[in-house]
Amino acid sequence: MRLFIGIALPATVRQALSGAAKTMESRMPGRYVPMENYHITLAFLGETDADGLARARRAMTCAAANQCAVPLALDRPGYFGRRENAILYAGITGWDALARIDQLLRQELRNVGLAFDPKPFRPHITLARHVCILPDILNAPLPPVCFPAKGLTLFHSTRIDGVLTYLPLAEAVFPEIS
Ligand code: 2AM
Repeated sequence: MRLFIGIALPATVRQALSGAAKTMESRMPGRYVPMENYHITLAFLGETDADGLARARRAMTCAAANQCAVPLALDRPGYFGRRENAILYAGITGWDALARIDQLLRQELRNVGLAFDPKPFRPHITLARHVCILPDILNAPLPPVCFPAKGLTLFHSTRIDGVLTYLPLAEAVFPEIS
């Protein structure tokens, strides 16, 4: 099964983003991500068997231990790739602590012998693919929504009735230590 570890987003954040994405879609058509699938990816594991799933859960639990919730906020839209055929994303502010957790997570994944996509962590929420970016969109801030990353979620990327779905399989909550 295809797995990745990331941050699940509260419904309020997904709704605010979906509203902003609809406005952008009217000017920049493309393959927009349904709001149920919005998330922040930390580590993409790819095809993994049942043993790998158990190891991923162990790594997640170790990385989440001794962490506090990370306060995040939506920033501006941005894009990856070529402007004419881009991945449109929502930027995030306040992610320094999340980057440190991602480093820990990747180390724990190495410790349990699990491979993952080695691309550096670039915190973002993918909104759409195959978009031709209009430059003025990049200057328009997203809704000023703040939210805490409260833990790590292991997602199963699968198709249900043909629909791409990211099913949460397990969660490792950051204990609120002071
Ligand atoms: P994203 O986080 O930029 O949207 C499931 O495929 C999720 O894992 C997608 O949301 C995707 O990108 C993220 N991901 C990260 N690295 C990936 C890779 N090498 N292949 C596929 N998806 C990847």
